[in-house]
Amino acid sequence: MKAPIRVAVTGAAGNIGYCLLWRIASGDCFGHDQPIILQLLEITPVLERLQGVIMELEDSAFSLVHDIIGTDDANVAFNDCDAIFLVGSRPRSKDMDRSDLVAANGPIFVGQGKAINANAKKSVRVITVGNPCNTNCLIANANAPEIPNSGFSAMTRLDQNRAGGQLAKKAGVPVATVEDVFVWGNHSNTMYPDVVVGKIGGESVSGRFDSEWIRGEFLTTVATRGKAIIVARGASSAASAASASIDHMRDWWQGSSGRIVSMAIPSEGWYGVPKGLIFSFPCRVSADGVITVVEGLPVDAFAQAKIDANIAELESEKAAVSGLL
Ligand code: NAX
Repeated sequence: MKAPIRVAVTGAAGNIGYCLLWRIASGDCFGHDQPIILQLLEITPVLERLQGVIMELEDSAFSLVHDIIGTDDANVAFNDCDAIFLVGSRPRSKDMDRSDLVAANGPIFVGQGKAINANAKKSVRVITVGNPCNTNCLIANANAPEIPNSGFSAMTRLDQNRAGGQLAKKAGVPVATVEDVFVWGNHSNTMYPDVVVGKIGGESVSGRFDSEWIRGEFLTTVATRGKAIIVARGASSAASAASASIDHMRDWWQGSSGRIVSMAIPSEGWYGVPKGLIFSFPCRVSADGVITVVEGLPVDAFAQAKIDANIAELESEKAAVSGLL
């Protein structure tokens, strides 16, 4: 049997945490032969609720779970960690705009970045889900100088999955037949779902649907899907966000099997994106977890304008948190 790995989840008693922990514990993320130790972080006032979640995890009797630690101390939660899901943060309420969210959540990721730096394995893989996730990831990355940049990422997989879902629905086929559709940029409604190399059942997406629909209704539906969920459900996406974060970390851990997947990672200057910005690119992941940006894809004027808008938005979020970097 493999040695257990240590997996931390922050905001573990929240809505996403409640869906995510069961998928991790069942083996959906790290493999059905990989034992795990769960290290769960919450803020002090929520520790009792976290205890309830831990009791339910115990009652689920997962054979892969070797231990569960619940704590309000990030140093304990990130101790010797192999993988970290940074989910905990303050969700956006109706009266908050994006800059309020950046200001409210930025400081959390300074402390957590430092705690990752001091306690996690140097090989740790971090996914940032808590919003604004690209900029929160930037802050955590900047505050963890001893962890390689390649260990940090933010989640745009939910946007990719939303795009795949819309294409499948329009074509009347199962979503599994949609491949290589990916997202550029920021996890915000500025993000750009690109179908340039996307296929449905092996046929190119752009050959199947006209560009008016792809650039119009499709783009708008994907970009505003988070808001539509809040309106319909009265709460923000939770199960779909947890599922997307499993997809992201599973592909990072086990490889993307040649498929193109969206991951927001520290730019090395690919496609003209300034170095260091946490930007979603088309990526492939090898079976041993090395992320490679797929370079040389065609970028037309429409796509370039969208990429530029994402760079501008992320540069402005970065400027707003410059004191935390
Ligand atoms: P909840 O409010 O249900 O849960 C958040 C949990 O985080 C709470 O239990 C809270 O006590 C905890 N928390 C707050 N500050 C913390 C800290 N400093 N350390 C540890 N825990 C802390 O929100 P939930 O619906 O679970 O959403 C979590 C985050 O995911 C939010 O920021 C949300 O905006 C973001 N999302 C990101 C998505 C993405 O695609 N990247 C999509 C879904 C979601 O909107």
